[in-house]
Amino acid sequence: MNLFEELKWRELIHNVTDEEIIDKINNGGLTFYLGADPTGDSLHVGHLLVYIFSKRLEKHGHHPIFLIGGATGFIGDPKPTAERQLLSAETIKRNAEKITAQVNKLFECKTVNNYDWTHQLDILTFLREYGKLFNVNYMINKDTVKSRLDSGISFTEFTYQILQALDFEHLYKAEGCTLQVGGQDQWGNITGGLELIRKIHGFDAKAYGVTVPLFTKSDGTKFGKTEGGAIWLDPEKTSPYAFYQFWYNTPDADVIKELKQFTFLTKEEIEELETSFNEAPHLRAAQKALAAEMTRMIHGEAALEQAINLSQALFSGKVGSLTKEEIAMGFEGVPTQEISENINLIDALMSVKAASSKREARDFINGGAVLVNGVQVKDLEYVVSKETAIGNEYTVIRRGKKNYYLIKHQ
Ligand code: 629
Repeated sequence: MNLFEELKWRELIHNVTDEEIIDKINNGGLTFYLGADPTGDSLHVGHLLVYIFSKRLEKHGHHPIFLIGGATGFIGDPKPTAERQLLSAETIKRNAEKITAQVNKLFECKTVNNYDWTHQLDILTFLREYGKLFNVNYMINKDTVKSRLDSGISFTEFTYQILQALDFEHLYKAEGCTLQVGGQDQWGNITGGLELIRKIHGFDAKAYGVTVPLFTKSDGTKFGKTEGGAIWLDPEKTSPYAFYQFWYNTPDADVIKELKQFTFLTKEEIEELETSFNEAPHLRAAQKALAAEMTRMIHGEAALEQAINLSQALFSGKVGSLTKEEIAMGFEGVPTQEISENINLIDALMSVKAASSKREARDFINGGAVLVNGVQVKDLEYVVSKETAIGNEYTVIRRGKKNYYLIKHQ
């Protein structure tokens, strides 16, 4: 299997601008680029595929350039739905630094910022040198623009595609960059760049575009979003444990495809997982492998081990052995009540709304349904105290099989 066949097998190719690129991808040695706008302060898993795709090309001997959109971030790539809010210069700068650092951790690449060659371009040069090379009829037919013609699009966002085209032409000329990769939503912007390169450098100029598919899960929901919001790569925004859980909870219908697309496991390894998965789906071996590969790739081995330990402790209910940091990570989002004094377990159950009356609380305790820090408590006089709290900070209350509550001691 050559590289392109492998990329196809991994379901990573949405479209190519010219079949000629296939041999070039197989041969290695191309300089290619991918771009991201600093619209947020972190990447999330919905962005990840094009980076992993680029890493595959890099491993095969191609040379990646990562472009951070310091200029394009000022304008905003039109979304099919509505006009974007402009971001401040400081926000763009701060986001650009954070995202660049994340990308440089993901794979080896040269980094450039399109602000460097765009900011000194004056309006008359822009209109005379470049504006003349773009046909409005052609620009209007780009998918995103077309989808905005009814609801409206500012001239600012309409111009975005010209800026991205200038980047490709700049990198073609300055770096010998002949390929741009992006998600399938980038098709119009990429082909716009190719048109510009041909207009400036002649019809024989060889440059290409490859797009990777965008993600929706098989149930139609958007990839990388949970009820809690996006799954970020920044561990401050999404803990490595939550990140691990996200992949671990991949539906059966998606897991093999995601192993192919996202991980660097070989075809043989994935087929083996597929076999064991088909024999015993309830063991979730494929999900486990996916979660492990992804958590290791993004957060490293130590964070992966911690996520696995935490998952096992929470699954078995043995929370008593966890540190307070692990409790905070593992129970992010569960109902929490802060208290400053010791309280009776019955009152504690009511304060976190695990019981709606004292009577109900007593029934739960008598019935053996209540666990404190992983241990069953049947004593109606039991006191929840800072002294017995995990790390003197958290008391974990479980009611029934899987309802968790947290008392945070001040
Ligand atoms: C200047 C800017 C360029 C080349 C690219 C760009 C950014 C591009 C864009 N990309 C998305 C983004 O930044 O808006 N116009 O959020 C995003 N991208 C990753 C994938 C994507 C795409 O970063 O390409 O398809 C998401 O999967 O939406 O010269």
